[in-house]
Amino acid sequence: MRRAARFWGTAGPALVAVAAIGAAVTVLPGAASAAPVAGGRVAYIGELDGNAELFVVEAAGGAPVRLIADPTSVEAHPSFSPDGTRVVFGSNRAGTDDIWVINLDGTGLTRLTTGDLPSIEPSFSPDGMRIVFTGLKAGNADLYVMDANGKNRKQLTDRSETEYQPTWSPDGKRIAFTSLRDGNGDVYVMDAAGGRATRLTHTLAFDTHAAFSPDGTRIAFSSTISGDPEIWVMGVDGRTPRQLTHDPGFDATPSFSPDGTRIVFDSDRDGEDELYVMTVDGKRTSKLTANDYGDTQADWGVAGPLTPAPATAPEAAPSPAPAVPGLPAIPGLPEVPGIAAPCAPVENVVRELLGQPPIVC
Ligand SMILES: [Ca+2]
Ligand SMILES: [Ca+2]
Ligand SMILES: [Ca+2]
Ligand SMILES: [Ca+2]
Repeated sequence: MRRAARFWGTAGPALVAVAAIGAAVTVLPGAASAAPVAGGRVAYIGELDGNAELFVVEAAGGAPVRLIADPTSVEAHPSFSPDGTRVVFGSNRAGTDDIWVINLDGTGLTRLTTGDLPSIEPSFSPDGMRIVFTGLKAGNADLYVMDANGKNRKQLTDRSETEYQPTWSPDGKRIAFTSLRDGNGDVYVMDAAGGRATRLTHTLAFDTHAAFSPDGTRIAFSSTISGDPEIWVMGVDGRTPRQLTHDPGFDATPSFSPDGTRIVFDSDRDGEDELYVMTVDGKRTSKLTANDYGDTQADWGVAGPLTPAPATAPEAAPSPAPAVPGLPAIPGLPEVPGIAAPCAPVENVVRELLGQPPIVC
């Protein structure tokens, strides 16, 4: 069914109206809370109707757009392409855990993996040429990389422990990830080609959800260092960790804004999982989503054109035009994998470590 859809609500200079597109995208009422001020768009997973779906919303606030509306499938872990025109994500809509990609205008839905290796948590490389992701071979999570078209898959880690939540550094040279190899969740970084990894966190707590700042100098992460899950930030060498959130809620899945001034994350501090945006010093926080269903796994990308260039054109180098005047354009795109997909084995590993009951599929 063709339906007219107005994208991105009614606020901000990045507004684009798209009429009569082919995909069944759905626009929902926006958050009623004060809008955060920052450019770009946020992709996330919303559990409208009790079912995980892929949404995108202007970071400045407005009406969320549902890019995937499939009650039979679980969508998870969205990650923007560097030019902001596409979102790669995990979905079991074909019956197996696979990596999919879709254009922001709702067209071009494409399956990138073929089901031979359950694949979750994709993240675009900063040049848009590759995708790093978590593969589950016989239930053991390791990191893999493939070309952006799904070809040339290569395994980056091969350990019996859980390696997951990979994300690229803005210069494309390193990959940060979470591993349980030292007995509890910690953030590690390794060369993008694989090889020896350096441990960045050294706590008995669960340290997870690494996300590089756009300038590559800091890593935001979630940690239970202080008790319950909070958002922290540290240098890329693991030094000077600093707690940004102080709330009894479950605060997780940070992602920097493209201009590096803010961090989006999810929290159940108000009872329901919602997305929040805070300044990078943690001093000011506002709500990005406000509804009666769970919103998690945010990734903050630049506001690119809704319709990508033809496939024959090379992926454009990141050259974001900030949606808010005065915010400097920055190279690269911070990308962060979200909380593991519901029903994925990794999610229950995480929940066990956090003392939470497992999700039963
Ligand atoms: Ca779904
Ligand atoms: Ca492993
Ligand atoms: Ca730890
Ligand atoms: Ca908390």
